[in-house]
Amino acid sequence: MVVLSQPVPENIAHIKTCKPTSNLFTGIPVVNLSDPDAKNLIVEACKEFGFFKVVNHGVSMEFLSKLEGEAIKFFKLSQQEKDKSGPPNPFGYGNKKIGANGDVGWVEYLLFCTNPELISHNASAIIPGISETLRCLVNEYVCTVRDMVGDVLEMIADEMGIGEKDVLSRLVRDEKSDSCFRLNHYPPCPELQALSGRNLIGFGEHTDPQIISVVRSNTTSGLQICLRDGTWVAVTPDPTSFFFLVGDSLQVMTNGRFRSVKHRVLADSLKSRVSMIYFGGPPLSEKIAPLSSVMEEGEESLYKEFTWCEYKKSAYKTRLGDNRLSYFEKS
Ligand code: GA4
Repeated sequence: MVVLSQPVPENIAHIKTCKPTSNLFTGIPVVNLSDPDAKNLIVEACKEFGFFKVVNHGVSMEFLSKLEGEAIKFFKLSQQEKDKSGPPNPFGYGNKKIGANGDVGWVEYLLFCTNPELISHNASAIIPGISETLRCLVNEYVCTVRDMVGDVLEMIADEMGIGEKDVLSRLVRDEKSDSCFRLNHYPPCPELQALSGRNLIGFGEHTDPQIISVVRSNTTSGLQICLRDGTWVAVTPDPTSFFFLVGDSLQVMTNGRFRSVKHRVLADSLKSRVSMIYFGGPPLSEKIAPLSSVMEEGEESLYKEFTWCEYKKSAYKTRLGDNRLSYFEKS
């Protein structure tokens, strides 16, 4: 008997798919921030994977659930209501379209500008149609996670023997630090079954342009990272933990010692995934170059000189999956 494959449903026809992978990432470095070994573990993880999981961070589950609950409340509004908070240019509500250059995914999201000087004036996270409660929770969350990122960057500087302990952390703690925050909602996609075993892309493969990003999600899986050998592996979700990802800027500042990790999110057919991500970037005028203290004698920079503003401008002209750093690599 000939089995005819079903036609791909129209609502997902324009979204990319990928081959399923059964590889579960069992080697994820788990860092307990109060462990004396933490610094070493973090640096090794940044070199090998550009990725690690932080536990025992002191952020209460109650607070995390509150923010997640407010996010769900927003995503449950009618499409017409949610559209009043968009389009994301670049901040606001977005549905399926990612960035401005034709990328799409099975995702809807809220993208907030969370620069510290805006947060301190309570002006951050102002998106039309967003509840006061959500705005305040986002501000509080970003301040908390930013502090944790600052501590982690100080541990990295210490472990790498960088004299000035705050050389990295000051970039995210600075009043002018250019950071953003996104709430992603990956709705369940029952039509996925029609894809004859292929997976639907929620958020396509990419690296983050900033210094470091922190992901926290509910219990629905979907996040995958790409290992050095090009294999994609699935990360087991853990709503009680934070997942740290090295961004392009930190790869440059360590002259390639750290890897900015390629990652993506797949859609689930039955469960919705809600994630929150803080992206810690430097001030716009900051020069992004290898730190002299990490370079060995005679070592040359792998990259041309650029500021975060130049990198960001260039990045926003690219497609999601492009290798954005390649334009800044020395030939
Ligand atoms: C990837 C990391 C962050 O989510 C983000 C994304 C941004 C966007 O969604 O507007 C970009 C993407 C991200 C990199 C390339 C450009 C810009 C979409 C896109 C195609 C907010 C960021 O800073 O860069």
